[in-house]
Amino acid sequence: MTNQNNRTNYDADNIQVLEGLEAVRKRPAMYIGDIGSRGLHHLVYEVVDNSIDEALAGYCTNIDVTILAGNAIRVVDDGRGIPTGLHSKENRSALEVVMTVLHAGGKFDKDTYKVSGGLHGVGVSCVNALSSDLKATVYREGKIFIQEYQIGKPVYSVKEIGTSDRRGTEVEFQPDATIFQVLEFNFETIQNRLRELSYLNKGIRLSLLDEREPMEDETFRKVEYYSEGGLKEFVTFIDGTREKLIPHPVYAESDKHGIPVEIAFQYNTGYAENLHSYVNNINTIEGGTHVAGFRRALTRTLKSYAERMKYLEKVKIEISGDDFREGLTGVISIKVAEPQFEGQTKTKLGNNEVMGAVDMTVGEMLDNYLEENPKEARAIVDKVILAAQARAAARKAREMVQRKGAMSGMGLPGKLSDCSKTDPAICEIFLVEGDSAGGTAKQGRDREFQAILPLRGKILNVEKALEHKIYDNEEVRNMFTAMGVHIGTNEEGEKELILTNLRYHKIVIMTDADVDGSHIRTLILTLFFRHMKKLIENGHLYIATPPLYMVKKGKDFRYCWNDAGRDIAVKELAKDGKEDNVGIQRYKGLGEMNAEQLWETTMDPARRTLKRVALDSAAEADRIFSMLMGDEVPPRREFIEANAKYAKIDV
Ligand code: 0RA
Repeated sequence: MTNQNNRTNYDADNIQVLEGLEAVRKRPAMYIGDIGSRGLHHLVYEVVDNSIDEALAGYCTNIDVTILAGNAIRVVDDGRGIPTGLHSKENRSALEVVMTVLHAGGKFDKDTYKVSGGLHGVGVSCVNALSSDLKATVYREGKIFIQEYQIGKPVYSVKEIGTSDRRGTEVEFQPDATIFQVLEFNFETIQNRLRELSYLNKGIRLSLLDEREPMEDETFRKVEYYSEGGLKEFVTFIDGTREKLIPHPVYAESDKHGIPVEIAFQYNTGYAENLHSYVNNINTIEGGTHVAGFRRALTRTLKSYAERMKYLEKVKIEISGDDFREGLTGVISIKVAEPQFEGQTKTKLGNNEVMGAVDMTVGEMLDNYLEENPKEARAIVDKVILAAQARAAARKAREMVQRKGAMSGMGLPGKLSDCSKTDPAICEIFLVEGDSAGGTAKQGRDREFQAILPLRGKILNVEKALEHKIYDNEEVRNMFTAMGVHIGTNEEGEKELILTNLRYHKIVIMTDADVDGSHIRTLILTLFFRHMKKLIENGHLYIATPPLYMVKKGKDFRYCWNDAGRDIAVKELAKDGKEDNVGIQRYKGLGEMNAEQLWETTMDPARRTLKRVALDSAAEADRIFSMLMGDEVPPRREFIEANAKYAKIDV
């Protein structure tokens, strides 16, 4: 559990001092990404990351997170406790320096380098700057020390307030309401991150308690995560509802190159590649050198094994890298002292030295595995050969789509009612369930910048379909051509979604607010997640939120989006107290609204609410989609029942 970066015994003087916190309050988004829900949750991760570091250094095993009443957060760990002694250069307590000086966490000090750290790696002082109130409590050397802060400024000097045999650090903070647009924490969002962290850092116990509101049985909602097996268990968890091709994940762990590498992968009988990668606990959604090292070793090792065993002699078509990863679910996690993040979202690892470390680890491990497990090895090779055959068929189907597109004039589907403007940055496309709602939307829209594509009937379940079937499907083809995206090949010869001709920067899924509607929405989301993930990652995908009710009295009326809103509207409209004069219309489908109503509630940018589809955790989304769209019914029912109360499926 100790890492090579932790050679020095850390003391108060090691903590370097760089710049002030005003900058953070002035430009919060520069430090935490944004000031919406994502940035708000980032605060929690930042504090937890500090405790994870302490755990990775080998001094902490328990981390407890509590969402407190009023949406404050408390994080408690049982590490050594942040040093409280005098920081000689700064002439104040080290605790105060850590909490009030940007980058003072020790991160910029090479000898005491921090392995973990959020995407922005900003440190706990940032959280302090963005909190109206924060309290740090340190249990250390038999004593208890505290200090409180307001908008990052100490209210008093660090003081000793008693004795205790406990050890550790406790940070409690209230995010600043004048900074954040969203102040409510989402249990599942934090839960998913803690679960992920427990798999990525085996042996640490993490818990989450929600003290905001008791559940029906009067207890507080609580989850606890602990993983003994690390990534092996992570892969099994993600792939839980898929049919396995081999009984257990293939697993490797190494540290011989000075870079801790942990890898697990499983093959299932499906077609998707689900490779999740992490660097210092950060999800590298754009991949990078660690992923490249893995792919290279996987292809090389499997190929040479198959050739050695003469399994490929009768196979006519060429096998490509993609074929080795069909039906593969895997997680790669590495830790590197000075990660270089590149790419559009700064989530692509650039460090070259990592490639060889991962390649060697995977190569050696897989060689052994194949020699020791000939039955499994054969099953994998057979699957690769099938994948190569299917890929040839899929490529034909893809080329067909592109040719068909090219032949029909502009290439746009006949069912598309396009907008008149052509600047993608201001244009929107609504994917609307059903021809009749499509008609209403067409009348209700602003035709200058809003396009409508009606989708007929049930969308293909891409989770269960072979790839070429996907391109055979007319609705799917229409979506690709209307949006102006296609699947091409990148420099590395891999499939990639090409967005250069994207015609709309907002793609809005608009379905009925009933069970069928949410099913169709899930099918469309699955298609995007599996085949157009970049559109989600780049923030182009949205969900429309049509109202559930119209409450009406005489000429006076209100639209309502939930039951609570409906009840309030009824009270307001029944000023005389006679609530049964008041009429309630429950909109079961978009078709029940006329064009004007649809415009003013759901489509008008000035009045509508669009939910942007975001990927908090690709691994969790992967698991949920395979479960929701797969064959097994019980886990799906369980999920729907468990989530019914918490209302929404957040992906
Ligand atoms: C610097 C030095 C030492 C511990 C920590 C920081 C530390 C920071 C956090 C933040 C959350 N939990 C934490 N636990 C520990 C170690 C000093 C020593 O005892 O040698």
